[in-house]
Amino acid sequence: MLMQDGGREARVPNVLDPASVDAQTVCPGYRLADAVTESDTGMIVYLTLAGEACNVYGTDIGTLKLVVEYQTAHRLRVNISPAFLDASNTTQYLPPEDLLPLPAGDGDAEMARSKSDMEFQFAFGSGDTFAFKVKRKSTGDILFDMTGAKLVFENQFVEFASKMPRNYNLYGLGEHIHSLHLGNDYAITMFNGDIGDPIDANLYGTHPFYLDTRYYKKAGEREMTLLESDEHDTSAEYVSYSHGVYMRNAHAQEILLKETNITWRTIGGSVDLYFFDGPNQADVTKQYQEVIGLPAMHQYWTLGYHQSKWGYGSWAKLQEVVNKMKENNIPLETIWSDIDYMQDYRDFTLDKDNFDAEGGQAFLNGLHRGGQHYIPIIDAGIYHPDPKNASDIYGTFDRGKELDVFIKNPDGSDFVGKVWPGYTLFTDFMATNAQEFWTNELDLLHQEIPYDGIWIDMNEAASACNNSCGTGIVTPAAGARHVERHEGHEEISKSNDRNLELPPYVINSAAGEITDSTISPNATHASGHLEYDIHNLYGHSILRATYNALMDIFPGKRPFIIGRSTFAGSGAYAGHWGGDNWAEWYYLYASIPQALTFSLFGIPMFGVDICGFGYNTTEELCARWMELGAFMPFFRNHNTKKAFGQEPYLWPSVASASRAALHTRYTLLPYLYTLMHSASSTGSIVLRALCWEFPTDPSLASADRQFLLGPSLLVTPVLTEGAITVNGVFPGISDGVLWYDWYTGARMDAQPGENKTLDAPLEHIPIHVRGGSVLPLQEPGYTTAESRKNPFSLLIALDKTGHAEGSLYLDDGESILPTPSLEVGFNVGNMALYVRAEGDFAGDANPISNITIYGVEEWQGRAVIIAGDKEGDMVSVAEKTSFEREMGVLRVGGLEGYSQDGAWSESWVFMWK
Ligand code: MIG
Repeated sequence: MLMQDGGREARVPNVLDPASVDAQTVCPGYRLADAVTESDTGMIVYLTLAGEACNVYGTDIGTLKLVVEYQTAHRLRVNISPAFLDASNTTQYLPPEDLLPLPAGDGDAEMARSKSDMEFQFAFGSGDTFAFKVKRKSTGDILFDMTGAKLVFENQFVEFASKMPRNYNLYGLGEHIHSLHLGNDYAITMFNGDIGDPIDANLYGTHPFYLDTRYYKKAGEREMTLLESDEHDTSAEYVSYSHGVYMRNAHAQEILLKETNITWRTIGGSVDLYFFDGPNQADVTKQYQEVIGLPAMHQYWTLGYHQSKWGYGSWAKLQEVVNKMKENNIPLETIWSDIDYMQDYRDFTLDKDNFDAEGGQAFLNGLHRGGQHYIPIIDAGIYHPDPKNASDIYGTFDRGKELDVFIKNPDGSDFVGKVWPGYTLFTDFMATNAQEFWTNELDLLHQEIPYDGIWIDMNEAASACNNSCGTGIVTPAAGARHVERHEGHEEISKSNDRNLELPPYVINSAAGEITDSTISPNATHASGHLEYDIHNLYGHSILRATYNALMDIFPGKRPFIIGRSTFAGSGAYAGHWGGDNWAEWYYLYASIPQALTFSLFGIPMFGVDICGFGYNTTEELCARWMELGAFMPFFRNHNTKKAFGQEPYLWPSVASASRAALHTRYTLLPYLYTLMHSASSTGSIVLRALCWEFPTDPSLASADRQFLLGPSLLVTPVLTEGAITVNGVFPGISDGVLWYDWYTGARMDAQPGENKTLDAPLEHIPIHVRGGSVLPLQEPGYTTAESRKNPFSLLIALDKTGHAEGSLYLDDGESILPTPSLEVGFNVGNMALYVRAEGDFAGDANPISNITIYGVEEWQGRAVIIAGDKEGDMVSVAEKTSFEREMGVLRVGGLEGYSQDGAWSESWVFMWK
């Protein structure tokens, strides 16, 4: 069966073609070629083909080098690459180290511990051909086992597989729209493309990483058995162990999840696996981020509400939206410009009629005076002027040519694609002068319109034609060969005998072949890399360059970038939005697994287009979406030009739902900022799946209609049309965890595993606070800057023993770290709260206005603050309190007077009796 695509016959993807050859049946596998060379930290051995080459989807590599490295106490690396690498083939097998730094171990000294002490044990399989296993010492479980599957290593196809237990629990492997739990009948394709959020298909980014969680049923003191079914009972006791696997390979790739096996296939590069031993999700994620890098710390204001729309066609329109948000008292932090602001869609230009620089400066001055912000879009494609039109002048193009920064065809001519402005070139971020070029262009734009952050779009990179379609039209044809090439696929370009345009193994890309809708695989980078080998890194490279540019343009300030195409590690430079979703209820749900998956990928600054990008939204959907979006770190409403506006003030119910949700979000800003800081400094995550926070409950393994914001807040959004109630579970109840309604303080009365029905009228999103938490809060203002001038407050939710704890991180909200900061610890026990502040940040000297305690059993009418360490400062604040016996809520107000120098200027104690 052949599919038609643009007049050309597209091939059937291998995973959809029952007739495709299974490499496992025809390939010989490998065997050890010599004796293993062991060292303290690992081993090296050469592998050789175990039989006649199969050349099934490329040319078999005869000799491979296997390197096993115990890199840290918790990380094992298994690298298999061709034994003979030289200048002619290194770029094809190894990813560019400059873009994807090679993770180093923590040094031989540290590794003096013996390999046999490691939680991971590497072993060879026992079959006829080479295979390896990774065993977890503490459970005796084999976590990765190639036995029975052959290694296939060709120049255009690599395949390996591991056995898996039944009903395994995998998470990650993106980017895709899919449930959180990956299931065992699913083929995942990773090839960055500009495709409007299809379900279960490749999307904008590539993250070759999975988290594998295994549950065990405890039986007696020491015994436990692996759970291989999804049956579990609430009376049994379980534990779980999680590990992670990262494949450092940037090629187009597919992962086939089958019933008891996972198969990994790439169309090039090497096997470079990193195993992280956990043993829980939080550990795995931290260990993974030691390899890919911690996420960037964003400015405080970026946590405010963002409004965008493709089609805000003038400064006047932007001003109107800003005004209407204000008139309707819906907090607006940042207004965005889509490609409308550019002259003829050319990057770094301004539409002379509707977005003139002077008008822009007036608009931005006013905006900034109000403490608000502005972010414009930048596309990856750089317009190529028409050489036949002498008046078609574009400075960015001229400067880029001068600095020689554009991606080229194999013969040295410019690679010319097509995007919004017409024929376009693409900046080659591997070129020596690319950073200089990019920084300068962003700087020039900033001089004209002082923006506050950058939105990077189309960085897969998207191109609307195949091949270098403008070659010979906008640029002189370098030779007949090229003129021929851009007309079709007849001539196949070859490199090292590779078929770059039609690799023999056909991935199942939603965009078609790998030549479709993007830069051609044979396009050549200054570093010698072919696009074929680093396509999935293009988005990452532009995000990094943009980050570096903003570091220069805003000296000392944290760059804010939201990017569409990402790779493992992009979180160090940018946040991400989920791309072109649709205004449908399914995508409201999908935003939860999308966001949770990006937690695992080290990109906490994530959100989707609230109310939906494509199609017209509805009042009800938009209200529900504003409510849910308020609990994700990146909170932006955006939609397409063709659809109706969906600003929250357009419908009364959406306006009031938004006001309510925004009120909660802004109240929580100190908590959210603290979480973001912890993510960027320690690799902890912000949005959390229930199964990650409650790892001993296998019934939560697939839960993705609820989530936690940090450790303390459980969000149970309505995800279905017409519903005014929503079902949710309350995890941890069997272990004594208490949950309180965020709004009232009422304690949730639920049984372990019970699916509770909660009231959720249209303007209400159920939020519950976990007992044992102290949440730092602040009275909301219209902007985050105003909020930061308001008094703080604390919400204490007691656990069943009357304890609680929490923390607060504060700094100036904008300077690159390290910068003066304040860390406040909160500890509650025996009806006393101990506040301990440490640090050198003196700003935010706001008082504390009130303390609310959920879960108070009884109260005899006394509440005192002991300021500083002086007992003499004991003051009774009992007059300003109220106690609701039924709810168990104690509210103590009017505390401003006791903290005039700032709530955190000294340590203090608060007691109630
Ligand atoms: O071809 O700039 O995902 O957010 O509004 C579409 C216009 C290009 C895709 C982005 C979307 C943006 C749109 N862009």
